Amino acid sequence: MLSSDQRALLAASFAEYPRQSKNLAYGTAGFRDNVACPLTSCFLKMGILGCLRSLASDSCCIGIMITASHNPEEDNGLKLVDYHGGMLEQNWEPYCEELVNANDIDEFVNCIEKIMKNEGVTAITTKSVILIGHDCRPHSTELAYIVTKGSTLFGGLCVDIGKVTTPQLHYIVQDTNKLMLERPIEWLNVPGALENYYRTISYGYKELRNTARSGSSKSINSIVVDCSNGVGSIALTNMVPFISDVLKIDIRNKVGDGKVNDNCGAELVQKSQVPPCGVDKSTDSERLLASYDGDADRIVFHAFVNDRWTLIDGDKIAVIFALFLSQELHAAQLQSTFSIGVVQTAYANGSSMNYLRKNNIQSVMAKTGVKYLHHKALDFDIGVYFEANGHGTVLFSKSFQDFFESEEFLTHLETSEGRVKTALTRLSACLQVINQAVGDAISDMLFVLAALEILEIDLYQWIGLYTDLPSKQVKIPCKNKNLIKCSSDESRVVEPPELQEGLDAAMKTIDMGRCFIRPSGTEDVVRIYAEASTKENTEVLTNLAIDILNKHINS
Ligand code: 16G
Ligand code: MG
Repeated sequence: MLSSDQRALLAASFAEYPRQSKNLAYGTAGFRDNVACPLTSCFLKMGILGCLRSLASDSCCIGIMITASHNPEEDNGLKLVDYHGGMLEQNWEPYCEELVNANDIDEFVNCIEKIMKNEGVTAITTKSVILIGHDCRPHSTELAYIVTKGSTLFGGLCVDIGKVTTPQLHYIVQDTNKLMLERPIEWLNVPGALENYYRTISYGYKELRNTARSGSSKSINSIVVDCSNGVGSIALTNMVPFISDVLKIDIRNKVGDGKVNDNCGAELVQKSQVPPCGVDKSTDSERLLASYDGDADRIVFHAFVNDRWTLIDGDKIAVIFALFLSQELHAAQLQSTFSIGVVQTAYANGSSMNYLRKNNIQSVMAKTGVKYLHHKALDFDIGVYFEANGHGTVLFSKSFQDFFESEEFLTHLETSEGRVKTALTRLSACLQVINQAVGDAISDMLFVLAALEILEIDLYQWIGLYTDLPSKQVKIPCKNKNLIKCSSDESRVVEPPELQEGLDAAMKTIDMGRCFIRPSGTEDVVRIYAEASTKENTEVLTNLAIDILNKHINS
C-alpha cells in the first residue's frame, strides 16, 4: 500500500533514528523512560502513528503530549490524545507498541500497512492533523521536533502548540474537533483556542462564585500553589489575569526554580505525605495550599493547620465534587432525570467510601489509571471520577449537556425561580469550569474552591469531613510482576490464588484491615496498599502482605 518513495523515506528515517535497545510498553499513560533510552526513534514513529490515527478518524486532529508527568526530570515520555479529547482508544495501544518495537524497516512497514488495512486507511494523504504540546523538561522541545518530523514525513499537518499542560492539549483537541465540523483546519487558531480555555474555565468559576451567599466568612480567597517546577506554572500565570479580581494566587515552584518534580509536586506530597519545598509552616500556616504534578493533570491540597501538616487528597476532592453536584441536582429537581455517581480505585481511603455511602452517593470502583476510571464514569449522567493521587474530573453525558444547551432549558431557567433557578444556573456553570476532556489541576482547583464556598465548608471543615484511616503504600521489586493477575477493579488477586488467600487471612487478624497487591502499570514493581484502624495495625498488615508476596512470588 505504501509507494516505493514512501518506503525509501521511512527507511532513511529508520536509519537516522535507530531503535532503542529495549522493548517499550505503552503502559498506563503512554511511553515513558529515561531520555538516554534513547526515545528519539519512539517519538518519530509516534508522529507517524498520530497521522494514521487522524486519517482513520475522518482527519480529526490528534494530540501528542510530550511529558513524563510526575517522573524525574531525566525521564520523558509521550501520550496520545484521541480525536474526542480523551486518551487514545485502547485498541490502538498494541499498534503503538508494535511500531515502536519494530526491529527493522520491513517489520516497521508491515506494521504500518497492517494498521492501514485494519483501520480502513486506504492511502497516505496530506489530510492528517497533529497538535503537539510539551512540558518544560530540557529535552521536550527537541523531542517535539522529532515528532513533527515523523508526522510531516507522512504528509501530516503538524502544529506545535508549545508549552502547555496535558489537560490544555486535551481541551484544545476536543474543542478543535468540535469546530472542525464547521470550519477547515486551516482556520485553526492556537492562541484563540488557548484563550478560549482560560476564558471558559474562569467564566464558569466566576458564575459559580456569583451564586454563593455573599459575604460568607468561609470563602477561600487566596491559595498557594506548588507547580512542581513544571509547565503548570505557565498556564496558571496565564490564568491569573482572568480571576485575580476574586482569587489571589501565590505561585511557588515555577518553571526554572528547580528541576521538574524535584522535592515538590503532587506525587511527592501524596505518596510520601510530606510538604513540598517552597512552602513553609512559619509563613503559610492556616492557608490552603495545592500541589500540581509536572504536567498539571493532577492536584492535591494540603495545609499547615493547628500546628500540623495535613494532606487533602483526591478522595476529599471527589467528595466535595460529589456533595456539591448531588446537592444541586436535587435542588434543580432533576435527580430522577439524571444519574450521578463517583468512580474511585482500590486506593480510595475506606473512610471516603463510607462517607459517600452515608450521604447516599453511589460509588463504584475501577482499575487504576485515568482511562479506566474515565470509562466507568461514562455510565452516569454526572460521572465524578478521582484517584486518591489527584487525577480526576467530572464527565457529563450527552443528554445532560443537550438539556443545558436546549431551548427548553432556557425557558425553564427563565420561568423558574428561587432555589431551582440557582441550581440550574450552577449546574450550567459547571459545564464551563470543568475540563471534561481529562483531569485538570487548574480547573479542578477552581471548581473545588467555588464548591467549598457554596457549600459553606471552610478549610478546617473540609479536613474534618471524615478522618482517613491510616494507610501505607510500598513498592517491591519483583522478578516477574506479570505473574500476578488481578480482578477487574484490582481489589483482589486472582492469580496465584494462594496470594489472595494469604491476604484474606492476614486482613482477618487486623482491625478494619484492608490491603491489596497489584503489579504497577508504569514501573517494574509490585505495589502493596494497606489500611487499618491505627498506624501500628497498618504497619503490621503491610509487613504481613510483604511476607506473603515474597513467599508466593519472589521465593
Ligand atoms: C499513571 C496514571 C495514573 C495512575 C498511575 C498508576 C494516567 C494519566 N496516569 O500515572 O492515573 O494512578 O499511572 O501507576 O492515567 P502504577 O500502575 O505504577 O501504580
Ligand atoms: Mg501527570
